[in-house]
Amino acid sequence: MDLPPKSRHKVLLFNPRATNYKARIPNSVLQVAASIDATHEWVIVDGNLEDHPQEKIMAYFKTGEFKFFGCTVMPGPQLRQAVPITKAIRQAFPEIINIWGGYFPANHPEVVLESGWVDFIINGPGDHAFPQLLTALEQETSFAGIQSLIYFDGMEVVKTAKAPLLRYDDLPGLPYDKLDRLYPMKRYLGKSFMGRHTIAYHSSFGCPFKCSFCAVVPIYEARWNGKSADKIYADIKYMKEKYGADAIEFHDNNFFVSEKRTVAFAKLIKEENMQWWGEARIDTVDKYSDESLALMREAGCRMIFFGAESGNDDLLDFMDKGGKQNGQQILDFATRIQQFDIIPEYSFVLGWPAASEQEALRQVEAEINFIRKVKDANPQTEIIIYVYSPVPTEGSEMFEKVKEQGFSFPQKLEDWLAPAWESFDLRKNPLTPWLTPRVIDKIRNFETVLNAYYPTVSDIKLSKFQRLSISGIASLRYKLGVYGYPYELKALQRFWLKYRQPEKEGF
Ligand code: B12
Ligand code: SF4
Repeated sequence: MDLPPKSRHKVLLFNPRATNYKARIPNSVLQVAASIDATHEWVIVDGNLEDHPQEKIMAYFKTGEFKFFGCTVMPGPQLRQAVPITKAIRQAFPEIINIWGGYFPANHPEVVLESGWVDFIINGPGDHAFPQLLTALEQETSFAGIQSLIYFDGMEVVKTAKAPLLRYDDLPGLPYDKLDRLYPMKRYLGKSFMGRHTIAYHSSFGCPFKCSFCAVVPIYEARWNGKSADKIYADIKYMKEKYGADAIEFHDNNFFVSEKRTVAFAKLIKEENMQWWGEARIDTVDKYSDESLALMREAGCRMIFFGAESGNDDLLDFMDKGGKQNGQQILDFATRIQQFDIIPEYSFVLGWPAASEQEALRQVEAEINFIRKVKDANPQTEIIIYVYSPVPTEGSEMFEKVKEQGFSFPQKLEDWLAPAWESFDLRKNPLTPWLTPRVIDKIRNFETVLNAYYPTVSDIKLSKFQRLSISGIASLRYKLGVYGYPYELKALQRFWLKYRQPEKEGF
C-alpha cells in the first residue's frame, strides 16, 4: 500500500533543559513525534544535550522548511529555555506557529497565551490533538472542533472539550531509531542506582485518584489507561537488544494501578535480569498479594516511590488522599514490604496551609515524629521531603484555602522566570504566606540530619566508609532530636553526599 505523501511543512519539537546530570529519553516530545511520524518530517532539539539550543533552532528555521514549533513545558527550570526561545522565534520568524504542551501550559493557559508568543496549547495528551491541529492549520479549516485545545480567539481564551482518554495500546510505538539518528540513544541510557544503561519509559496516562494538591488531576480528571504488559515488554526488550539497556525507570504518574498488569509484566521481564522502579500509591500496592510482591522482586522491582504525604489522617483527608490511605497503613506497609526486599521510597509533603506560623511549626514537628516512626519500622525506607507548592486545582477545598490566604501565581509569563518562582516549582521555596523562614529552616535542617544519619542507597558514588562516617557524625543529633544549625553535616554534604533529589537531577 502506498503511504500518503508527507506534508511539505516540517515540525521542530523542543525539549527544554530539565536536568544538568541525567538526560533521559525525552518521552514527551518523542511521543508527539510518533503521532505525526506518518504525515510530517520532524526533528527534535533536546535542551538537555545542547549547549546552545537556541542557535540550533534558529538554524533549522532559517532553512525555510519549517512551519511549526512544538515545545513541551513542565513548571520550573524548563521555563528558563522555553520562554525566551519561544519569544525569540516569534520575533525572528513570525510566520512559525508556536504550540506548547505539557503540564505548565495546560495548568496555566491564560498567562501563556496572553504573552502573545504561543498560539496554541494542547491540554493533555497530544497524540490526537496535535496531528489534527496541524491538518486544520495546513488545510485552513476550523480548529474549533478539535478536542483538548486551548487558544486565544482575539477576545478570550477558548478551551475546547477534553478528549476521551486515549487507549495507549492504540497509539503508534515511539520512533527510537529516528531519535538515535538525532541524538545517539546511548546518551539517554545513563547510569542509575539500578544499572549502567537506564531506560526512561512511560507506560500509562493519568491516575484514577484526585489528590487535591496534584497537577495530574486537572489534566486527567481521575482517568487512567495503561499499555498492556506485552507492549511494554516488547519495547524494553528491543532497547535491551539494540541499545544495551539494562534497567528501567517507569515515569508513569502511577505505574502500579493494576495488579494484573504489574504481575503480567513481572512474569515477562523476569528472565531479562533488569532492575526497575516506578511510582505507586501505598493503599493500592498494599492490596497486592504476597505472591505478587515476591514475584515483582524476583523480576527486578528494586524500589517503589510512594506518595505517603503525611502521617496525619485529617491532613490526608484534606488533601483527598485519605479515606483509603491513613497513617497507620503507611507505617504497617513500610513493615510489610521489608520482607520482600523492595525498598519503599516515601515522599512527604510538609508545609500545608496553616492559620499561623505556630500552627505550621506544630504540623512540621508532628510530621518529623512520624517520619522517625517510619524509619524505625523499616530503616531501609528512603525519605523524600517536598514543601507544598499550590497547583491550580480550581474548586478544590485546598486551593480555595490557599487563595483565601493571599497566594497568587505570577501574572506575566516572564515573571515565572524569577528565581523565587523557580524554587517554588522545585518545591524548595513555596512563597506561601504561612511558611516563614523559621518553618522552612526547621524542615530543611531535619532533612539534612535525617539524610546524613541514613545515607541514601541510591547514591552510587558513596563508599561504605563514607556512609559509616556520615552516619556516625549525625548519630547523636538524630538520636537526641537536635536538628538546628547542622553546619558540619552541610559541609560534608557538599563534599560527599548527593542526596537522592529526583526533583533536581532526575530519578
Ligand atoms: C521525567 C520527568 C521529569 C524529569 C525530566 C526528565 C529528564 N531527565 O529530562 C525530571 C526528574 C528532571 C523532572 C523534574 C521536575 N518535574 Co517532572 N516529571 C517527569 C515525569 C515523571 C515524566 C514526563 C514524561 O516524560 N511523560 C511522558 C509523556 C509521554 O507524557 P507527557 O509529558 O504528559 O506528554 C504528553 C502530553 O502532556 C502532551 N505534551 C507534552 N508536551 C507536549 C508538547 C507538544 C508540542 C504537544 C503537542 C503535546 C505535548 O502530549 C504528550 C503525549 O501524549 C512527569 C510525570 C508524568 N508521568 O508525566 C513529571 C512531572 C511532569 N514533573 C513535574 C514537576 C513538578 C517537576 C519539577 C518542576 C518539580 C519536582 N519536584 O518534581 C521538576 C523540575 C523540572 C526541571 N528541572 O525543569 C510534575 C508537573 C506537575 C505540575 N505542577 O505541573 C509532573 C507531572 C510530576 C507530578 N505528578 O508532580 N521531571
Ligand atoms: S495518587 Fe499520585 S498521581 Fe494520583 S492524584 Fe494522587 S498524587 Fe496525583
